[in-house]
Amino acid sequence: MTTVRSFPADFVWGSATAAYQIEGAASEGGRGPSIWDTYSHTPGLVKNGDTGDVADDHYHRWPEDIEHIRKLNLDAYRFSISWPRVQPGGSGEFNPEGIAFYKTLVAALVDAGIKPVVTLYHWDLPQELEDQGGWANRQTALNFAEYARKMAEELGNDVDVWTTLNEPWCSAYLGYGSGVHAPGRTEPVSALRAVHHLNLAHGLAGRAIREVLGEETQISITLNLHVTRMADPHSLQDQDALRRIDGLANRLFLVPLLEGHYPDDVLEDTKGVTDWSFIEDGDTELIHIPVQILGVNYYSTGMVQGTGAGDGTSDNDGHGNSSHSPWIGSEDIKWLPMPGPHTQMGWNIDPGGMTELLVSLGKKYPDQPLMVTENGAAFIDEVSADGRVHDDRRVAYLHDHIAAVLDAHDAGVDVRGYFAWSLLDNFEWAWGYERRFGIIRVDYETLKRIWKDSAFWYAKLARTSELPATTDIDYAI
Ligand code: IFM
Repeated sequence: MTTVRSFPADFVWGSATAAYQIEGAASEGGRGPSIWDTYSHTPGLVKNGDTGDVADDHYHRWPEDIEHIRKLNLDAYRFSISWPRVQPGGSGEFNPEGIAFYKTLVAALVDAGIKPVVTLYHWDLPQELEDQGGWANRQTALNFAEYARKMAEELGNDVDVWTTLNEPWCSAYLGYGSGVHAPGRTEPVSALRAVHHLNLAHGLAGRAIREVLGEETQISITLNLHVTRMADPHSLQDQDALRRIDGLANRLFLVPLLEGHYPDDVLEDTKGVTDWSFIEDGDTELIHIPVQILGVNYYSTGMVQGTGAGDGTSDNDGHGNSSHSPWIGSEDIKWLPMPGPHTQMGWNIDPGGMTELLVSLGKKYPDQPLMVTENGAAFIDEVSADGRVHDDRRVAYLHDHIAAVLDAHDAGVDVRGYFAWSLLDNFEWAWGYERRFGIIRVDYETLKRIWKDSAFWYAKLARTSELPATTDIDYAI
């Protein structure tokens, strides 16, 4: 007899999206241009020339989308606010129509009994701020705090969790290092400046929100932490490669955010690139605020080898090819291909990495509650003759990763929720619409939504908090 594995009754089940990936209506309702509008409209940068102009048309179809979330039995919905929709230039005047859109959305979620988990920045920087230097410019962090304050004033306590930033690793290193994300710059120093200004933006924004809504307000930040292994754990070169990658990928965020200082070894490793003099007195104190929830995004693992020479190949981020490395100053580190199976992104499927990551965080920061704020997979989906999308591989991926979260929970890690990425197929950045992560399919011709088998499977899990078998697809919701 197989035993059913259960989650605690208060475990939060959710799904996540981001504004530029789903909203569309890029020039409606007073929205200003973002760096992703500019990037996606630059020929050759996004697969098939796709843009977020229409995306899933969520801006107009949100009532239907909320209804899907409700039918999925989800406790929470994680979405992002488009900064240029509410403040077109990123400073100065706010746009009442944009603010009204999010107020209505939040109110409708609350009415439907769904907790709004808001992300304030999921990569769509107002273009005007980029024109003034973007995240390489300290002023962007100050502007971000003003935008956060305004959102707190407008949306108030209806928001359950305020997530300041999504995956600042991507914003800094892919946006300013390898250039495979907007704004497409390939400037190592700017990438490291961006890391610091994003950390600062988090601290300043969290403080501003708490000033408006009180100390108890739940503040969060979501990091895409990297689980990296060594080619040869006995090799000193590989051990050092791992230390340095862990420094750039994880500790440059975790240590200032949760411990209030920058890791000395990483500052030392990167001194050939910058002396970090842009860190001003008092910055690390500003960055270090209590976060009620640390958001963790997990998809796959990687493996490094120290080569001792400058011949490393660093494009293991799955976000496209660039001759520039996101791994600043690590040209002597080689990323090895990971054994399969792989998703359509080329990312290896390794649920054990999820447990490993959560357990290691639980050990290092035992008092820090965690939430898996993204996890999911892109596969080539097809609509079958019966009109359904039998996405068995996605069901298996979700099943195995959610079981891995439960393993961490059972090992004593304080992990409080799981959000499937993504609610809907959407604009997958440099990959355009070619890569489908949704548990709900979007037909990009008609914009019709169709539940995939993974949605039916996930709805049962969210309803029962018991992990269904992968074959347990109940269409009678
Ligand atoms: O689609 C992205 C999301 O915007 C951020 N995290 C990773 C997802 C899949 O690549």
